[in-house]
Amino acid sequence: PRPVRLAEYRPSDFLIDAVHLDVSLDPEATRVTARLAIRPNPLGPENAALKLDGEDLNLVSAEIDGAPLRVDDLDVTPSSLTLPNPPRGPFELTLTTLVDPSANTRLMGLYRSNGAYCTQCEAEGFRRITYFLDRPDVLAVYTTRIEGPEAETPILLSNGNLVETGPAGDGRHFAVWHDPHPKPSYLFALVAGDLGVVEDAFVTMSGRRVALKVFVEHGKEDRAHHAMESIKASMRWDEETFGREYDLDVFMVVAVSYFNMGAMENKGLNVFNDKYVLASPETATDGDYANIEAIIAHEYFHNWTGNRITCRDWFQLCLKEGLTVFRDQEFTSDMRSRPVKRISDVRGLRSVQFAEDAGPLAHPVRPQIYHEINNFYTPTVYEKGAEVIRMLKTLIGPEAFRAGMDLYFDRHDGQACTIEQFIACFAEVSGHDMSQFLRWYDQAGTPEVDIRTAYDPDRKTFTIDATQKTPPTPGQQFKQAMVIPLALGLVDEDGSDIPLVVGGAHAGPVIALTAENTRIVFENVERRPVPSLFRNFSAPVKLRSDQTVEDLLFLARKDSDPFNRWQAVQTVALRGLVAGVAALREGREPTEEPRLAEAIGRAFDPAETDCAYAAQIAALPSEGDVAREIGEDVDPDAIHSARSYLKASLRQRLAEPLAAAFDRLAERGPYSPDAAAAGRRALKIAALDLLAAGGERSGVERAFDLYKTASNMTDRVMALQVLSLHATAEREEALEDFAQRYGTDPLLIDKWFLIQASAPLPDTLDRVQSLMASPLFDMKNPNRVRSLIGAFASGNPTQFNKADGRGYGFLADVVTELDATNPQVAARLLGAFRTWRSLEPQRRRLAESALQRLAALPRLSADVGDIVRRALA
Ligand code: HT7
Ligand code: ZN
Repeated sequence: PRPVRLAEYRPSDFLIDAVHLDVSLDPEATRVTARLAIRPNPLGPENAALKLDGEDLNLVSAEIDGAPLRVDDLDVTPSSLTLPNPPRGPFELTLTTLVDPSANTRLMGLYRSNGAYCTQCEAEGFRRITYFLDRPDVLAVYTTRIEGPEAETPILLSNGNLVETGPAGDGRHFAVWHDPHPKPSYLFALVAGDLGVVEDAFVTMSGRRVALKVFVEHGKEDRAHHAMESIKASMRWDEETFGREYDLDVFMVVAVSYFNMGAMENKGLNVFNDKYVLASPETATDGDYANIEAIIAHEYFHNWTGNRITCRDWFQLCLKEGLTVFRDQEFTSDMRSRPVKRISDVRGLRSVQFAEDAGPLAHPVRPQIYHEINNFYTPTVYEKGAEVIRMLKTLIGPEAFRAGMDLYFDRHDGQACTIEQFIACFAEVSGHDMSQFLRWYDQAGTPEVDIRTAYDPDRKTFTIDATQKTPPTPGQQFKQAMVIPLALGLVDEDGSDIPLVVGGAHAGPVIALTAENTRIVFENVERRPVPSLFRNFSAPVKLRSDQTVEDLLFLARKDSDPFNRWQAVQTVALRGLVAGVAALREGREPTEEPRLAEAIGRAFDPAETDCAYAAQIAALPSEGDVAREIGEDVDPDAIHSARSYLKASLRQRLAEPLAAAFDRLAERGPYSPDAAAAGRRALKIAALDLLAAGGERSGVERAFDLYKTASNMTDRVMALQVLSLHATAEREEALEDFAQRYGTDPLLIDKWFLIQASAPLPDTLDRVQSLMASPLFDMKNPNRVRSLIGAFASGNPTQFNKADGRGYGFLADVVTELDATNPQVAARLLGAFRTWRSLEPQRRRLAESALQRLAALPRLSADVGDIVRRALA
């Protein structure tokens, strides 16, 4: 198919002001009648044909202003319906189509999830419900009448406010919903089924009462309360932080078990993957509680950043996604610990977005071309998109940032916008020229910043020389300099920051690096300070610096910035691991850095009260972090060995404090998912993981004991996870027990799948293959696929990258099979190949041939075909 290019954007030739949908539900033949109020776009050409998008639709009839259209008045193809000569003024087009929700395995458009009917329209799913101008800049007011059998579908939901319900004869009933806010088709939603509901209410800042409803499968209502609390917290936060009030009489969340992504922000009717709604102490971990809170917030925040102001075209996806991720990150920081949230976001950014930026799938935050938009819901658009917003705030300051947001909401409410329109609001309120800043949206790749420093005791100056360089990425050979906010401190020997003076004037803690080379000379510096660079990770860059291990260990103890205290320990560990990999590959033993053990040991000191933060200090860089640092000729087995070696050495050096911390942090009292309690559990598990390093018996026994006696799901799952790393009898017994206890709960079986699929053991692939044959697995359910196959491919570096290439062949086989039913999920699994080019030669050859095998298949979806071609290019 032809690619779509940003440069070729044209406004729609026609506009649709109002949509009346009449949906008569039937498992195989749902009848959809759409009455569309259409008019030519005054900005468009005269005499244009009207071409509507459509996919997998069966057209029954078409009328214009009540008069039937004949077949030759229409041109119908598998992807469109065209009226070559539509009226030149406003008219009403009525189309009746049949769709088959039961046959819809793609889970886009109208489909069935465990018997219920639900829809997913972003990005281009509405065209699978009726013919339409399925593009985000066509905004219409929707009225939806749903009719279905009362016994099977007592609940009938759509966007907006409920205006009418009643019987429809033959055991059927109907509901009419009206959404007064014009919206693009991707925000349309419909849900019908026999669902349980938890209800509450929220009084908005202007005193309006909003009904809140969370719909779940019957019997799971007691697992919906955390989601409900999260909705109320999100509504309050958006009022207090951004002055944004909710705008309908009801806000609904529906949990479904078949869903391609995490959740969807449909206007007033958010549809969620049930994994991100359902939680109870018996079934959910601390991580689940935190994810639910964050994702509920994210979808709710879209009501303003995405729904009230939407995207002009899909190239502007980051306009809503990057901004909304930024908003949900801020929400979590306010609800929990700001430094811990920042650290975990940066870990995530580096592990997936930096990896994406360094490989063949790299693309700008705002891509300029796409073949399949589904493949651009990426860490670059979302997470790097959020970093760009954060840099904007850092550069102009919090007051100007809030003023810019206010202006954006005022000026663009009800519109479909571009990044330029968004950034113009901040340029206007701050007086900053944002033209160079816009490069963050258009230039792919992670900038590398190299910082060299020099202290001159005679002149009492401290000089920083910063060089920036962004490596080439596909389609972008040469890069221009970016605006990089460098937040820094010069730390004196007692840990205080010395005043920053440049050119005789006080300099702020944030300096914008705008050129390829920047020299900054700090004056009045009495002693050589230790520079603390990119505090709070002030820019999404890779830092190379002349900081010594001594500098880093000093910062780990003394820096006032908690992010950089953590970063310092990580950098020391990372340098050690890279050296360890080199040593092992040369047949030598890795050398140890005793001061690293000391720094990590402080996390387990009884005096350390912030356990969540301490757990971050104790968590070593991941195998992926080490691979990225090495960059090329990567040998995943050597990385795993070096990391295991370091863990075993930490266990030996810290045996006593680890055991003491594990005992001290034992669960007392009833479970609470709050951040402090979750932090204690995280630190306890970090201690346990080190105690069991290398399969040490006493550690394994402790883990087994914790597994058996756990009073909450976090302890049980984390103990199982620690056990799963070591081939022992306890591991098998615990896995067997978990299946016995929780075999009827799909979300818990997902945890069981994930733990087994992630184990770095030689028989893991065989086990994954045999689990796929078990009745607990269902290739049609994306959660099962992600937790078993996705976890293996993206979360198990040694076994996916087996030296014999079996892991690659296995993934290619699964993708081939899944592509026939759910191409979107199949394409996402292929993300595991995003780093294949950095592997050592033998694995690289094997990965390439698995990709080539896919490329040679006679029938490949647009989704998978696009990823395969780009991965191989
Ligand atoms: N905006 C939502 C994206 C989404 C999606 C995209 C493609 C196919 C299925 C999908 N389900 C949800 C989710 C979000 O970012 O808020
Ligand atoms: Zn989103």
